[in-house]
Amino acid sequence: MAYILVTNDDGVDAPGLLALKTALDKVGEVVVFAPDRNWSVAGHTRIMHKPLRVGHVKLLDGTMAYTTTGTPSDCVALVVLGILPRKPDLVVSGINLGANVGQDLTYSGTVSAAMEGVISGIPSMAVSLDTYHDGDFSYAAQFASRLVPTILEKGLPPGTLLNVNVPNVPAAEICGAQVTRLGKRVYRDVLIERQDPQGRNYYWIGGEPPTGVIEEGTDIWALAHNCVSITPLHLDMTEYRLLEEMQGWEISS
Ligand SMILES: [Mn+2]
Repeated sequence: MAYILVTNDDGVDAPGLLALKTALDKVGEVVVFAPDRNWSVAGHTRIMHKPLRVGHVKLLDGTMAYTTTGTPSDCVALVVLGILPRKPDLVVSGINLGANVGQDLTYSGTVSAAMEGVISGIPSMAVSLDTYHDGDFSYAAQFASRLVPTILEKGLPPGTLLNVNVPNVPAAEICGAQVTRLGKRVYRDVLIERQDPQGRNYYWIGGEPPTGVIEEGTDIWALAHNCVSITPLHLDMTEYRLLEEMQGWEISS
């Protein structure tokens, strides 16, 4: 039976984690190892300057989970480096509260945990639900449990991971699953300036949730049409077309 590591960036007590774990229990032997707090939008942070603590907590289904003071990527690294006796066959990160599409990937702790798995040579997948509040994770969890056996059977090439985003609608309204490319997010961040009681300025970066450019074939298009989006990603971020063009630049050394 496949040994599956489930982690997330919303923290070990997040409902999306439990939904994912419960669904994957049916397709493998699941171990949960997740951060003790919310690390959303922490990207690929790794903690190198202070010790990591590891403990146990009981999930709401009564099963035991590992938790740490570290980040989502630390969770994967701790497991791979030997905290658990066995290396997982698959890393699944999620289910995140909030889509991870387009440029979100550069901020995402959820996707970074899956990237950490890939760096260690383990097939990995990130799963996110397209809502920022009151998510119904049931369909997304079922979908993940149907996709996992396919990934285990077909495998993923080295350096690659799957980024899955699921619309937050009832199962009957899902149009199907699309294999997509990354789209373009449109962020609506605003700078909020306030004053502390000592009269010094401080800042919040706030604003409305992001929207996106609805271009056919993208992850953003799929979600806008109530389709599950599956984007294959590669850790090689080289821009090969520019690389070729730059061979012709005269760059003096
Ligand atoms: Mn999150």
